[in-house]
Amino acid sequence: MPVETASIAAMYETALTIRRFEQRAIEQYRLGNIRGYLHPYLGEEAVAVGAVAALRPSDYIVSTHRGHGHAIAKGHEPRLMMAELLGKATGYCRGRGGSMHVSSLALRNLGANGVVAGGMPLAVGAAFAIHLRGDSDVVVSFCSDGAAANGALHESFNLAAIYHLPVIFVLENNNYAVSTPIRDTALVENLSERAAGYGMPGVTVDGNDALVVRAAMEKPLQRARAGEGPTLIECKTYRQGGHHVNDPGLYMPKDELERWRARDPVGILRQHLVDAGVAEAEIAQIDQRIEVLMDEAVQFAIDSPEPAVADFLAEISAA
Ligand SMILES: Cc1ncc(C[n+]2csc(CCOP(=O)(O)OP(=O)(O)O)c2C)c(N)n1
Ligand SMILES: [Mg+2]
Repeated sequence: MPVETASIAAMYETALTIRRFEQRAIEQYRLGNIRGYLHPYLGEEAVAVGAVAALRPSDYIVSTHRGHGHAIAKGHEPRLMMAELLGKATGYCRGRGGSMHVSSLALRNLGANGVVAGGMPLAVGAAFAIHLRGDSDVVVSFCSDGAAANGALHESFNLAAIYHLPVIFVLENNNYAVSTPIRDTALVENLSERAAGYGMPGVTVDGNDALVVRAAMEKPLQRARAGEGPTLIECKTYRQGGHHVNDPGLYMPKDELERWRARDPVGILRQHLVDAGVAEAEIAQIDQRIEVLMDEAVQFAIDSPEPAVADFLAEISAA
């Protein structure tokens, strides 16, 4: 397989892994095995997959409350993710984090975050550390359109810009902040227009095509690694479902949802593979591999022990 085809195949595999992981997580939620909230990334897979495909393993990401896809794209194992969602001791954060607080320093995921725009100042801080150390790593800070109306985003954009920090702000414009459509909270057509106000480049791209997202990362990465500062990439995409697992999303017009489903990010990647000459049978092998991986992930999570009560205090250090 040519290098580029292999790379598309890997992206398809990651996107489908995210899709199936979310579907299995929703099942586990309905069975009562996951407590708290769960915000599926269904329909937005191409953003995480495309953005992370352009990175080096040593680059960082900072995620959001809708963060499973970012983590899987950054190399997190589905079984350790599922265990975390079920609050098990074998999870990435030993069950302390759950769905909204998955992180792994080893994989350079500085964490999902329950606070809208809350990860952005952390991303800027990490980028400042990289800058002080003189490294060439980059931080990708994910956020969505709701964060675009949050003050922390303004401070983060401005600090990153004036210090020329190596951050790429990837704004997943999925059209909604809970039930509020973006047209009610922004009068600009493209949120990337706002980048000009901070003296940084801003672009808007098709967030449902992972190859487009990956290509959009190229210049911003060069710029960031060269010490020239941040970039805002707005990826237009769509949340294929309600805000969280218990939200039926009745406020989302059916024809709008259907329009976006017709441009499904996993389907688009699959089509890229077909166009590159990959046989259906070969694609089916990837699909089957993922089913096995998901069965194993769910079983591993279910079979894993709960955190021991005796261990809780061990992770609280005395001031
Ligand atoms: C600072 C803050 N304000 C409000 C909330 C409640 N809240 C949780 S998710 C959400 C909407 C976020 O929308 P967006 O940033 O577009 O992210 P998306 O859910 O679309 O991924 C809100 C208002 C919160 N978690 N944090
Ligand atoms: Mg949103």
